[in-house]
Amino acid sequence: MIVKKTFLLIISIMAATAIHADDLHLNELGYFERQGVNVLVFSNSFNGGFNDEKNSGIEIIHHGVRTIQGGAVRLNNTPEQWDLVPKMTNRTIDREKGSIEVAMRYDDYDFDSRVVVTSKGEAVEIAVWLDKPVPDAIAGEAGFNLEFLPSQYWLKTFMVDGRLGRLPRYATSETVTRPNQEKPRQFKGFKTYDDRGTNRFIDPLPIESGHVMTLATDDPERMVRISSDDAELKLFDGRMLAQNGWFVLRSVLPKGKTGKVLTWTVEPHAIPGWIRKPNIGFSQIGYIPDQPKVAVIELDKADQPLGSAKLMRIKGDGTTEEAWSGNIRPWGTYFKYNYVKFDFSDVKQPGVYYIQYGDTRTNDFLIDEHVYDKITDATTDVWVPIHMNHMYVNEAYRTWHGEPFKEGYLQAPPSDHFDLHAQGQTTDTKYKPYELIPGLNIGGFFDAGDFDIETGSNINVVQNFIRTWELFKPQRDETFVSQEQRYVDLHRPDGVADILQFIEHGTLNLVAQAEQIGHMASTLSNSVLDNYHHLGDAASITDGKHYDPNLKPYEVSADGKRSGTPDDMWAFTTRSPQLDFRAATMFAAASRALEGYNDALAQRALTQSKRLMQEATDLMKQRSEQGNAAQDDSNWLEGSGDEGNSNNNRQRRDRNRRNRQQLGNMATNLQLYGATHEKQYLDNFMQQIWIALDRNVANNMQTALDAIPYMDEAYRQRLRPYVEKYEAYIKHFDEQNPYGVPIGLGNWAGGNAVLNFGTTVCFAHIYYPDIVPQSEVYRVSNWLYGCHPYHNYSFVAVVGAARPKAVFYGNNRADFSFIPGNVAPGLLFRQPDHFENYDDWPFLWGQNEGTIAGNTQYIIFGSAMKGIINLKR
Ligand SMILES: [Ca+2]
Ligand SMILES: [Ca+2]
Ligand SMILES: [Ca+2]
Repeated sequence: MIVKKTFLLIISIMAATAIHADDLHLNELGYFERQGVNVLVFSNSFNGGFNDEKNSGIEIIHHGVRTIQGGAVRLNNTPEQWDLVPKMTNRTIDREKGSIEVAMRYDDYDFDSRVVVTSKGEAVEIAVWLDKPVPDAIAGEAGFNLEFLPSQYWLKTFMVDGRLGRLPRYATSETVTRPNQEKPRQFKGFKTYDDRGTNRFIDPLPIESGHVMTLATDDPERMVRISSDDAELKLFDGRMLAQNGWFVLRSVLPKGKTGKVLTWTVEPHAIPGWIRKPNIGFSQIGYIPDQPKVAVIELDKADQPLGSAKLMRIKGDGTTEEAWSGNIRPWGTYFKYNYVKFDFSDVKQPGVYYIQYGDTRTNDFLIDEHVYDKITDATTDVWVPIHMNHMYVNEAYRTWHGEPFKEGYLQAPPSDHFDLHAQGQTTDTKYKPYELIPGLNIGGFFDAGDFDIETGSNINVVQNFIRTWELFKPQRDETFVSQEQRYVDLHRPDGVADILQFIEHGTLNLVAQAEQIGHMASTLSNSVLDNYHHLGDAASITDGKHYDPNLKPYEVSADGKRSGTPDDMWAFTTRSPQLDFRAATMFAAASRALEGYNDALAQRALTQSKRLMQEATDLMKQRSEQGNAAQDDSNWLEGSGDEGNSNNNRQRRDRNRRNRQQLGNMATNLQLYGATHEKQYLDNFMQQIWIALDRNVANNMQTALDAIPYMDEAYRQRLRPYVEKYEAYIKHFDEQNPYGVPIGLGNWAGGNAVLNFGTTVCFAHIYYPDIVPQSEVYRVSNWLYGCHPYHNYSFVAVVGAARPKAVFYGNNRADFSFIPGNVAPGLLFRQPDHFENYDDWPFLWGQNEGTIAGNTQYIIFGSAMKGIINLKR
């Protein structure tokens, strides 16, 4: 266990070196540390793609919470997500001097700088060095910035050169406007703002400025003192420009100077003797009486584990009694914390309970037969219908959104894009750039926290609904859906199973793409960045009027139908035969699922399935003969979501593509057999599955299990030894981490991988209960509902949980709210040793965004869990 060794190493180094106990010292993992304070210097660096992710540069983890980040030379007072970020070109750790030096560069301006961070007792000195003066184009704009998390600093007091103030709960400071030509370039030349024809951008003015600033003088956990003799410190509120902005402390770099041009001293206060409170992980929905019940307790490495813990019962009259007392079992160190476990499986009596560990008492939870009964209801009844595009969605007194994109979609011109798409040199359609493609504004689901239709994801979504329908036949009807009225009403039954209406809604858009375009679009998305980051009613993203370039911007035609505002959405239509092939597979399954409910749509889906299947096969053959089959990696590969950094995305896509080229036809063949019952597909599948399983049991078990309903006893028997191997794979996670599930360390947290794992474990148990016992299926539900690092809140905004997360990155994130039924990606890993899931700050997509593909996968997982538990009952 590598992490455990690292921990021992740190201890021995600390013992060997004579450092003052209260001083910040450079530890073995390459950051400055004292109890309660970690100062990270580019352990996480900026990257392209989504640019400023509020996850990079100099970061401070203050009493366990990453409250400060973004320390770097930046070109704006309050950088936004698509403002340029510096590229780190070098990072050197000098252990003798106790310093970390980082070189950074802005290619766009041929501008290099170095930042040197050195420990000075309980503080760090941050110095900026220049070998050449700041280029004229950005002189007066380039400065050193450090950003403070608003939700941890708002309402706190501060002091500047002896003057007092309080940091504002809401952005209400002041701004000026300046000519656009003075604004440093944004990512790829896109613009985050609509200047309403003024040719001027908004620039925030500082809240305060001075030479000595102490933030959060009233909160010892957050107090930080920053001083500079040679530069003026200015405090800005980044929320003036963007709801996801942070408080920014900044000093502009002097013009015409080289050498050490700026020096700050930053001293984060550490509470003497502070030890992080234990995080007691348990399932917030509770437990059924028979299931294993093990709390995982996350402890500060300076904390001394207790010998035992108690389970307390809250009785019907409100009094409490001890239900169980048991020993604490050590697990060991995992990254920065120490873990112990408390097993109270012996408690089976239904009731209301809480865990008492020393002074720490958890909130209460249920032990009851019915705790899993409602785990998918919020997702199917609320989250999914709210994400239905091209519909008006109402819930009781509330409108979630009006009917979006009434003007339809224009043919995208050859172009780059801010959401990782691109339109190639040709449109591959009969439409001219900017021409209206009729009939696309129907059906489909919003991608995630944004409002585009990712075709690959939407194909997955329809497949997930079909799978749910065919496996579990849920008749639940809580949603009124009228395609004729383009109206959805939550909690109003209309006599049709909701899941059929969801299959129909997804199919309507995808069939329209195939019919109108001739093949699948990679995406239907925003044409301008200034409405891509839209927060609010989806119906107001565009003006609902057709764009007419003959009108002036913001001008409306006399009949009110056209406008000169170029806000219409675009269809990105570069042809991908692989995507068409996936769509064809899905259409075949959809036509079967819709038969008897919407026969006309079923027939259209079947027609498109046959046509696309033939054309895609021919096209792939033709392209592979031309030897450029590998060129196409556009958007046909689904992932855990479209977000994340572009390098990770690209690597993931390359990896996925290789996997699919080797094995991918296997799952497709199975789907095709399921949809058509043509034997050739089954034969193909059988030729591939055993080779795939021999190569990698973990990655291919789900597909192997998916085949079981179509297979004979011989197949089941032949699969047995692989399921035994898979059970060993499940068990090996007990050694990997204290939570016993696969934990992802990527730029988008690992929620989807955990869900996929949980789903496979469920099906392995359903088909092979003697090999994979029921006790295994709770690993992922425990994790999702609260047994995980950082905090113990449920990652699912779910019915039945005592303490679900309070904020998610939904399209209502500006309200610090959630859409019920959402599933968060979960624990975001920050190098080198920090897991994080903010529950007071929704704006980091890698932790808090739910995707339509991920949340429909959750419906399958939740349905499988309910099926397993109900079967037993
Ligand atoms: Ca998207
Ligand atoms: Ca219904
Ligand atoms: Ca428009």
